[in-house]
Amino acid sequence: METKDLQHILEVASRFAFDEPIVSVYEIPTGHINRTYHLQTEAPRSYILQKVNTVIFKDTAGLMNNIALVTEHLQKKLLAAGKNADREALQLIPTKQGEKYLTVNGEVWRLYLTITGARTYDRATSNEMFCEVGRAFGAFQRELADFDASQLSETIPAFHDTVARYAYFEQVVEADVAARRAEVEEEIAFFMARKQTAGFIVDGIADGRFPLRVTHNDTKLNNIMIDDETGKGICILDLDTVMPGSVLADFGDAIRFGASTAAEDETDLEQVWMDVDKFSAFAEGFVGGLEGSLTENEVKALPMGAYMMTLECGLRFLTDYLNGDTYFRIKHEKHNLDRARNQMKLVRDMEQKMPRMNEIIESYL
Ligand code: GN1
Ligand code: MG
Repeated sequence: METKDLQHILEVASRFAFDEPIVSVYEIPTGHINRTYHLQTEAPRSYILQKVNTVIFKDTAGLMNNIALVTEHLQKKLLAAGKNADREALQLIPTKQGEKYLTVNGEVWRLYLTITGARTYDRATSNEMFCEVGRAFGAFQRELADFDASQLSETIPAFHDTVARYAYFEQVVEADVAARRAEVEEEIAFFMARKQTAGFIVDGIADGRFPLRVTHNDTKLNNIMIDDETGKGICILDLDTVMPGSVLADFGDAIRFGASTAAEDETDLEQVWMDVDKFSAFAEGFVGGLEGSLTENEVKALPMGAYMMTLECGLRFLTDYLNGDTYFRIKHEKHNLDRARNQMKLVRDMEQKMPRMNEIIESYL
């Protein structure tokens, strides 16, 4: 980290309501959107400082209000259940002025208390671990079932509206601003051939088959802290996209990322497929965590939820590649194209495995 960046981070940190001197700072590079820093203090406490991507999150007041409301709701429930609210829900540290977040020169920063004795994983090290992740995401949904969704701002409109994602994709292909279209005609054709399924989730919400719930919408494995001792998922992170949506998106996105045998940007596609045992383990935890609150239509549609979220994410990566990489943070020139091809491989694999996934899910009906 450059000295001037470090100085800026320390200056930002000094505006939040804590006094322990900071002894070290490092960047946590995993997220594709915000920038995240770990601040270690002299005390055993450490903090997570995040710079919010204000190009993507335009209504930061609405966003931060959502996070404050959701974390307060979760903390109340944990306390009522006699649990450790500091470890099992995120806790925002206000600024010295008592604000939920800090605005400096147009930058938006927020601070959380670090959860100790737990960590995130980019890959599940066992099926049991992934089952516990499923249980935690299911439980998160259940805890939010009585949360008044009308209080929430829609932080990114039409976030998992795959039909809208397709419409935008077609515009981007047409505009071809980065002059990359000719290079990816095959990938474009792949997605266009699957356009007819785009309405699977949104149409089901519109016609009432899939109830609107308060959902997380970004259930990547690395968005959950896993307890070092018990191996259980204890705290859900990255609440930026908590909004009304379908449970299928939460189930599906978790499978897309966590049941893959490889990283999201693995370029050796022979290493990439969906692990049926991981799918099965997650489903067991997730359905269990929801304690019978899923409807029959939802349970039946879980495999399609996984398929839809993988298709949508691949489409988003390709859209961003065609746009000249304006959305997801990239580490090299073709990073978004690599990610898109990786998701395409998963989509093809899921098409083949759909009967097996449906069989697994049948036992929950
Ligand atoms: C982004 O912020 P992060 O890295 O957890 C994205 C998700 C994508 C994911 C793909 C706000 O998640 O929707 O599924 O990348 N978040 C946003 O890895 O767009
Ligand atoms: Mg994240």
